[in-house]
Amino acid sequence: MSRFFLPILKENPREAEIVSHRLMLRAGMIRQQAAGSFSWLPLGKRVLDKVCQIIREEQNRAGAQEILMPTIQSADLWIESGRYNDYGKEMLRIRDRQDRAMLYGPTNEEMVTDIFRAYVRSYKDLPLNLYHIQWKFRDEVRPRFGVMRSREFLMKDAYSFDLDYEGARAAYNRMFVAYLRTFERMGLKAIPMRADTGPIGGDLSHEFIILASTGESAVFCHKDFLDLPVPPAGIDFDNDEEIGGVVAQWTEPYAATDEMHDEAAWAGVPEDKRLAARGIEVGHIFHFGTKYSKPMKAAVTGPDRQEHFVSMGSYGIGPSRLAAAIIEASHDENGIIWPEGVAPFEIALINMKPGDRDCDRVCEELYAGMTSAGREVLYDDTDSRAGAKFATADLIGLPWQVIVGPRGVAAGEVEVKSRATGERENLPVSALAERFGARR
Ligand code: P5A
Repeated sequence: MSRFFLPILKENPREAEIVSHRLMLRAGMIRQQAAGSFSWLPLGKRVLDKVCQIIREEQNRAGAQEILMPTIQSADLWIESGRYNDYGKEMLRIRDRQDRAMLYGPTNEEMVTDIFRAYVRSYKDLPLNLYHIQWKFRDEVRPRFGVMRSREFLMKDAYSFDLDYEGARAAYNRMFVAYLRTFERMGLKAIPMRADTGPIGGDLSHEFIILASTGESAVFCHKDFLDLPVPPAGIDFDNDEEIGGVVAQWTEPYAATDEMHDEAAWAGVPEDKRLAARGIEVGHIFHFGTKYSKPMKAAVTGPDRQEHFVSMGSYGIGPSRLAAAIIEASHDENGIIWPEGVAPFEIALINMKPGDRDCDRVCEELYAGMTSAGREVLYDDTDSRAGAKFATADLIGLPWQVIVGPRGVAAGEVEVKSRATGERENLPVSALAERFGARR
């Protein structure tokens, strides 16, 4: 830690209205550069990378393939799809030195459709789902709450291509199930809700919402969602029926955002099962059929030898928003409580008396042992006061604190504290290798 760039703030930053924004600034995760634009500092960058890695693993598991498209796009494609004028002021429009109209991509439906039509000719090459994790820019009227609603933000956006509606629905369902798994691995309970399709278009969409009092949307759902099981890693994404069954189960109880709320259907939910709350949208999936493939002439030859405009969907997750949303869902008065899957490090190793030969030796041995076993350890070797060390460890919220002090070391023991439960336990130094040894 004496070498790690971790600019902790002692005071509560005044501009932060919600707890995640406050804690991200205080824990030195992000720095605001302009309205709605943020740098990610080392601690924040590690969380963002963890979030992206979980997303990537679940996208790949569901059969999507990673690519990377540019942030700056030519306006031509958007003129072709008809969205260049429709998109309005949220789109940042740019001119290059030849006075060509460009834009900083707010989303990539047009560009990926252009890639598709350049190469794919036959239904035999379907289904296809391509995704990337790339920065977006939307000139939001009211950027606020830090990275929760920013102007430049990271998005995972996937795009599916199928011969017909049935294939497109199966693709939609695979992403739906991948999202359930993704958010669960981040320690979140995300509820899929029927939602408005806005500027992306189409007639079917679900927002994935996590419940939080500071959420921007009012949401209404059946309490049964809180206990629905999320499918295991081994679920067969090639089995349309099985995947469809999971989606059916997760769309059966009532759930809707404000814009789609239906009072009559809501009245049908037993009163003690109604959950009216606020929520944060962490993902949004869309089916829009031929909305882009038709104007952009993206077609394949079907088994009937006829040309078919492909049926498409797009699927978004906001990793930068998620970093904040996870904090909204998991913190206490002392700071962040990272769920294991996304913690920037797993263990805070706290040396209570740097300079003391025995404390230093035990810490260095533990650090070497745990890191070589593949554990991510942040070693507090600084000479701050004990109180400040504990406050920092609680603020940055690593799941485990291993506390090494002179009295314990003399008895051959260290203290292990769980950040989430606050439970403390003294363990012999030798038992630590077992506790935080090599992962399976
Ligand atoms: C789906 C993928 C789309 O743009 N096109 C490609 C579709 N959907 S969306 O709902 O508009 O955005 C997808 C996710 O991006 C996050 N997000 C944001 N994060 C931070 N700041 C913002 N201003 C912002 N806007 C969108 C959300 O997680 C959203 O679900």
